[in-house]
Amino acid sequence: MRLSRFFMPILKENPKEAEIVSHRLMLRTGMIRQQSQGIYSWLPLGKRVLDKVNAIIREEQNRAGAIELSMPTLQSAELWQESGRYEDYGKEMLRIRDRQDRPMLYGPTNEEMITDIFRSSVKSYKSLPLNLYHIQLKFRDEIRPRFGTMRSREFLMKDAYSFDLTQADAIHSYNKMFVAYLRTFDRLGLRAIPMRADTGPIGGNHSHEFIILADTGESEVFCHKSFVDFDIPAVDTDFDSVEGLQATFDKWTSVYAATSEMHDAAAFDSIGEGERLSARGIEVGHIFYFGTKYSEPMGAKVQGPDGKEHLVHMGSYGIGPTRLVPAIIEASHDENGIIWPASVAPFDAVVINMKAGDQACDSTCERLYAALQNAGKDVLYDDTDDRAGTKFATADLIGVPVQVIAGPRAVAAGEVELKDRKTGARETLTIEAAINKLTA
Ligand code: P5A
Repeated sequence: MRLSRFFMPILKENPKEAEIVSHRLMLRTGMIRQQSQGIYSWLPLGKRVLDKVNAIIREEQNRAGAIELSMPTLQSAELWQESGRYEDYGKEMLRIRDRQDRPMLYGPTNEEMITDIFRSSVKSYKSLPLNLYHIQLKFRDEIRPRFGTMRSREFLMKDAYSFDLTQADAIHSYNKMFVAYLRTFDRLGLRAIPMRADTGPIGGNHSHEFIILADTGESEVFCHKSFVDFDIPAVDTDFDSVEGLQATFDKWTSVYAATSEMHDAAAFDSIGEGERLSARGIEVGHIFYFGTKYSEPMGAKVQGPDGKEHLVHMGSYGIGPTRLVPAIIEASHDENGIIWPASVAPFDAVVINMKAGDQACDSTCERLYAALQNAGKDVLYDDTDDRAGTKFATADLIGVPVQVIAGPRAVAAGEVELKDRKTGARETLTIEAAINKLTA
């Protein structure tokens, strides 16, 4: 992508309305734009990051055996009347009427709709276990939308729903998602801690929130320090191994971790002074097992091996991609801007032409740009005629992991400079060596 042809409306000043660093940086870099309270457009730079986050979530959901579908944002109120949640959900639910005056709503979550899909087509235990997910917009009319896309009214959610014959099977399905979440957040460059949590309007009594520790987090959390050293389940994890996944779950829940709603002060105080962590956190995921809470009122049953009808045991599993993007920024930035983990960076590298219009600089940059693109890299080429200082500041601000700097002096010697955004380390290489290094 040539910067001269890209759409990246960078703000010179810090936006006044932004209270936390991620919101400030997302506005300044032109990643997002507020359209109305708690409702955002994702501009091209932000969309690139969001798509990469979604791709990782998707890969890990698929690896764990979940199957993707797509459900609509608008739902009929009837389904929610069946489950009994239509009244319960209160003012957070945006209620709409269509031209026939039928009550509709903008879905805040999809337990009812997926249960309806399930009951209309699954009749036998032989189709189980089943886990269906989508990545779709949700709407919650939050009392206090704030911090940009961290807590917005319209937001993206990956929501998965599992169906099993028995409670024991459902716990295995729960553990699959638990492990998939550990892997997902790790690949996003985050250390997420699973914590016992309140289940709120979703229901059930077995639930974990995945929390990123951050000073700007909205939740107060309490946990043991040892989480930082726990191993992340490997890529070749056997998701069919009931014992294997249970062992991982047991390990990750063996030490104290709870959000303020579930906090047990006595248990926390029994942890040694130096081992305790009381901090603030950002909830980036939440998983639930709620048994037959929806299958019972909605009549979602299958025939079991005994020939009898059984209500299915269900769970649901949410991740907030549009919250994850600011959460990653909260965890990874410095005074000059964002520092993207390579896995979600909007571009793998930025080629900075320090003297656009200079023939040697131009041709070197074109060569680098073509070579990196041909190797399948996402490259931003700063071909604008801005001052070098402005270009460096922009490159730092938008946080692309590697900067390839082509200035007249180096280019005359057949060289370019590589700068690592995270460490600030610089090295001068021949153009050939730079291409080899970046495409290796
Ligand atoms: C689980 C999947 C659910 O809704 N039903 C389907 C269950 N859980 S949840 O905890 O309420 O939400 C799941 C995740 O969505 C993100 N999220 C938000 N992101 C941005 N703005 C919001 N207002 C918002 N509300 C929820 C969170 O990451 C949450 O963990």
